[in-house]
Amino acid sequence: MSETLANLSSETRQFPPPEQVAADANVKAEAYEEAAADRLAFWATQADRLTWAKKWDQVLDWSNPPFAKWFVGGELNIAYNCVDRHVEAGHGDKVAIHWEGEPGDTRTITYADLLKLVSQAANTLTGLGVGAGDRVAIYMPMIPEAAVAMLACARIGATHSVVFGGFSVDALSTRIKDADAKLVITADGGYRRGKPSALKPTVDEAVAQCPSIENVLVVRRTGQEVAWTDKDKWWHETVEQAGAEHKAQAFDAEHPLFILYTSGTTGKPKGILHTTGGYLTQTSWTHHAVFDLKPETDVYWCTADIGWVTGHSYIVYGPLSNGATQVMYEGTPDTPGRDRFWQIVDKYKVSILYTAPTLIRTMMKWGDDIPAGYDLSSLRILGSVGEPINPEAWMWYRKNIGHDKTPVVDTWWQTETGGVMISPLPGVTAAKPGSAMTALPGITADVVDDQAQSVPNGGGGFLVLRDPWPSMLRTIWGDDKRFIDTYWSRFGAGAGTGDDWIYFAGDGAKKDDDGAIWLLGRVDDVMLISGHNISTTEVESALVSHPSVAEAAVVGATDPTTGQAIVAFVIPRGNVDTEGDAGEKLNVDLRNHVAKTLGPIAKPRQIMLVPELPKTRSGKIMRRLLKDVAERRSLGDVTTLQDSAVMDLISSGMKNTK
Ligand code: 6R9
Repeated sequence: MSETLANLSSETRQFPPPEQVAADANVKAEAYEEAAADRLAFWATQADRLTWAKKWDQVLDWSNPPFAKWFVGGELNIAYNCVDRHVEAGHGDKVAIHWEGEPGDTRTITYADLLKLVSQAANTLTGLGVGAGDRVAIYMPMIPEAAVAMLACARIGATHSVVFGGFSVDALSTRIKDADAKLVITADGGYRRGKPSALKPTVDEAVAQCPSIENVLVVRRTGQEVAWTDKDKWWHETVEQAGAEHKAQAFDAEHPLFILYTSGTTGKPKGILHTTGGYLTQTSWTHHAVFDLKPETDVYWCTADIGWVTGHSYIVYGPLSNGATQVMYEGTPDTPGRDRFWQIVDKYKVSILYTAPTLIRTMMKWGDDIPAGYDLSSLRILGSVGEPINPEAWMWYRKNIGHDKTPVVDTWWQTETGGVMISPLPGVTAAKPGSAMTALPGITADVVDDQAQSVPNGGGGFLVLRDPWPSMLRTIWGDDKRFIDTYWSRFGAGAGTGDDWIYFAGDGAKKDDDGAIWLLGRVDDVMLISGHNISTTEVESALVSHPSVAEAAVVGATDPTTGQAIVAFVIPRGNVDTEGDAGEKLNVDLRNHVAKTLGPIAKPRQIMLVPELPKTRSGKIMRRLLKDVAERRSLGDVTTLQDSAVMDLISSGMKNTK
């Protein structure tokens, strides 16, 4: 990218914290000053929120960058911190998980129940020959056993690798092989869209190609028929019969906790490696700070799948280390009806909700009257993660879900960062709709130009992180070179252009006049129109600000005159007429609306009205596939797509346009 991103849009709305939230906040403005005065002392204080078997000798060892060691010499057990210590403190009867199955069955799991289950699972794993340092693949639906399996691995020092329950045989076997896993934990299936969806056949096929797998542990969830091999063991015949006593042993702060694969845009998936002490310190503290969790009174709900890093850090490790009571939901948001989420919030009196922009925009499309039918007054903090949230989606979320009173925290982070990095603090920050605002205390984020120079306020460029942070990835599993090449060779010491090691996040960003950070999407997605870099996010936000639009995805397609031209794929809101002339008129209106909002340079060459957009299972729009459609190529790799039928719909629509 030769020049910095064009800074097109401007946003002036701002929402300070409600007085009561500010007064009672877990973390106040002083935290920024403390961390700025002594960053490592700040993180040491946060590490002290955990229970350590042996205290560390050194907070950070950065003598061999970019390979960091945090809390050197310290020892702790993650499962002990997430479970046992709450029971020992007298909170055994407290609900850890209100689980809601898609068909409507429910389970209530207290911290004492969780301790029993995790201990039994730990004993079973040990009995199956799994020990510290071994790798375990977890391929599960959203049932409590998924969290139990992760915690049992952590308890005995085995490294888990959770693979999305929707991924193919190929995706699963590649990940098993890369990590050389010994055991797979799975289920017969899970419920999705009102019916059982099988998992075991995929595991059977994958395991047949993976000789490293010695055993397969299978939870019975749906009761559907399964084929059985001599490696298979039922969970209820092993774990549920195992001894409930298990003494957690402490592990080194840098002991590997998990590997989680991110697809990346090209090449084979990267196994992001996270370790123990720093990871739990940051996920635990950020959960306490960003969601202002009051463990005695709050009911927290993160709608992510545990196959996504959000599920690791903000369903399992962050909330449980803080002794939270949380909701876990198995299924899809439209089963049996489009009101399912609001029914769950109402039923459990959820007070903190953490979800993704894609879901918020879907709810916008379905209409305001659906959430209006429920009592959502228990909600006090709303969170967003996964993609830039368009200002209009942010406003809709605050108004229709938060009744214009709840702070909205837009949290920027990545699988690689392990925990939240850039976000408002709900009791401190006057948030702007669409901005993740500023780096959290203890984190150093910046926006730089292509010479690694910090851009002034008002400028745009690349998002970077300048100092190591506790929950940073330690490497790419088995590939230190790729770790350095991908994240550390763009700027600074790793690129041979300075003394400091600078982490390249791969996202475009801008700083507004107050220094707040606006994320503009992946750098690979930035468009080059007549020599100007234009972000997909800004054009999408302009489209979503039109009353007829629910969702939009924008790509740059090769164009003979302008180099690239903007092609937009738009999902209209539910009540909008798009037949015949009305559709043509909407098309013209939308193109003019973008030109008026952002300037003529950003006017789309073409707009396609579509019923759906291609998304990953974590809700990110796969612009790469839309670009294939816009440039009329055959589609690239679709294995991480949530619903592949969507692409047929979109491609057939495209053929009918001039
Ligand atoms: C947690 C997670 C990471 C990428 C990241 C960025 C995008 C996530 C965002 C956001 C703008 C936010 N992203 N949160 N963009 N605003 N609040 O999503 O991890 O799946 O690894 O994706 O997601 O592009 O680089 P992961």
